[in-house]
Amino acid sequence: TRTPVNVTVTGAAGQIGYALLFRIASGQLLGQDTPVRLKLLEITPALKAAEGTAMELDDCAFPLLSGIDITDDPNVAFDGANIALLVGARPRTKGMERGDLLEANGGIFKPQGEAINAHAADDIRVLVVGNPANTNALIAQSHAPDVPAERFTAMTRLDQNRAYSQLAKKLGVTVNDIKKLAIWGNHSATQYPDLFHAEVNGKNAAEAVSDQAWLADTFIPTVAKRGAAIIEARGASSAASAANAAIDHVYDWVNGTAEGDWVSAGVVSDGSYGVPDGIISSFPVTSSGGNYEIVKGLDLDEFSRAKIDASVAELVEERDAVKSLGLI
Ligand code: NAX
Repeated sequence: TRTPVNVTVTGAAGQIGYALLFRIASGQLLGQDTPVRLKLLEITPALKAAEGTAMELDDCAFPLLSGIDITDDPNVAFDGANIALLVGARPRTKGMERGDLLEANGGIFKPQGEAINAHAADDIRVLVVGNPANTNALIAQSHAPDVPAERFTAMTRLDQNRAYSQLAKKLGVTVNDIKKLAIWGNHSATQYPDLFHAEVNGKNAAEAVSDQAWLADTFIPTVAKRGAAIIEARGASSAASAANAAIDHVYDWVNGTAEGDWVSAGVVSDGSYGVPDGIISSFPVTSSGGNYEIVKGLDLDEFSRAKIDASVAELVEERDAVKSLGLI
């Protein structure tokens, strides 16, 4: 039998945690022949709730689950971690300025980055889900100088999955008929879901839609504002779909993406497409051998260029704000 892979999940007692942990333990994150050890990080007042979730995990008798550790100490939670899902974050509360939000999250992601740097396994791969995801990932990454920067990623896979289902509905096809539909930029309302490089049954998706008004005024805002629509309908934010996207992101990272297709992830920019070096922005990416790589050489028309530039400008502002707060 294989040695268990250590998977650390922060915010384990939250609603995404509740949807995520059972799927990891059942083998959906890493595959049916990989045992996992879960390492749950929570703040002290939520430890009891995390223990309750761990009791339910025990009660599933998952054959692949080799153990569960629960702690409020990042140094313990990231010890030997091979995969880290950083889900816990400080949400924006009423009246909170952006600076306060970034500062509060700096207080979470800086020590977590330091703990990853000091204690994680050499092959550590980090996915940040907690918002603002791209900038939280940047904060953690900048405090882990001994870990290759490309091991820190931010989640835009939920946005991608939302885009797939909106496009499939519009065209009366299934998601299986769609390929190469990626999100560019920030996981925020400025994100850009790109139909100009996407394919529907081998045809260009923007041409298949042939309705520029729908693309610009319905599709893009529906995808970008889907999170708010879920809150409005459900009375709580996306949880199962967010957990599902986290599973997709890590599974593809470790196992590779399909030949002739790509996915979306927030990854450290190498300056491609004019996105400033070092910021964590979403791109179309492929994975093989356990590395996400930015798809190069795509032509961007004026419309796409403007949308990407606007979202990247927001990421640059967030980077400058956390820099001036001394968080990176
Ligand atoms: P919940 O509030 O249900 O759970 C968050 C959990 O994190 C809580 O149990 C809290 O105690 C814990 N926590 C807070 N600070 C912590 C710390 N320093 N260390 C460890 N745990 C800590 O939120 P949930 O609905 O689970 O959402 C979690 C995060 O995901 C939020 O930031 C949310 O905005 C973000 N999302 C990101 C998405 C994405 O696509 N990137 C989509 C879904 C979601 O909105």
